[in-house]
Amino acid sequence: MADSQKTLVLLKPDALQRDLLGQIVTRFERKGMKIVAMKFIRLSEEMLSEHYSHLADKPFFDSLKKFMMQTPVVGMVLEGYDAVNEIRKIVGSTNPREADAGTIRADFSMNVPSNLVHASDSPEAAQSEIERFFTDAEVFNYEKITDKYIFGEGV
Ligand code: IDP
Ligand code: MG
Repeated sequence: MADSQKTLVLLKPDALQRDLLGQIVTRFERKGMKIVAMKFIRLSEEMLSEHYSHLADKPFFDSLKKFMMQTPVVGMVLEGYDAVNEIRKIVGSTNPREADAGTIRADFSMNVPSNLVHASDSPEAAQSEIERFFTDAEVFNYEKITDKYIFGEGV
């Protein structure tokens, strides 16, 4: 897995409420992305103010934070080639009605803020978001017997 990359995903309260956790995780698994961390997180207002600081001046900022605190979210760290871009591609555009068919947001949702998934939008964001939500000890390095087929090394 040389040159692989890690990215952060949050499964939002609408994914939990609508029983879509499994179907969403399956989409990442079937791509071959390796789940290297996964846990429930009860987001605080402070965490969300940091996480969504680029939206602080938007009129929907407070309601977005309330939405994200309705239930715990599922945090995941995924690893694979070009993981940041590939996961954003699988997740789809922010507005589910502008997202391409076949993406998670297009296939399962219709409006913001309830677009089911957060995914880091750059390698720099991925690193700081992973550090925001996970300790080093919660992110695991491990080998799978399918690695050589998925990552194409030494097949
Ligand atoms: P992203 O999640 O695709 O990276 P961002 O612009 O970072 O999109 O916005 C973060 C989240 O804020 C979105 O995923 C969505 O849940 C919510 N959001 C974005 N735009 C709006 C809006 O116009 N109204 C309400 N919520 C919004
Ligand atoms: Mg974003």
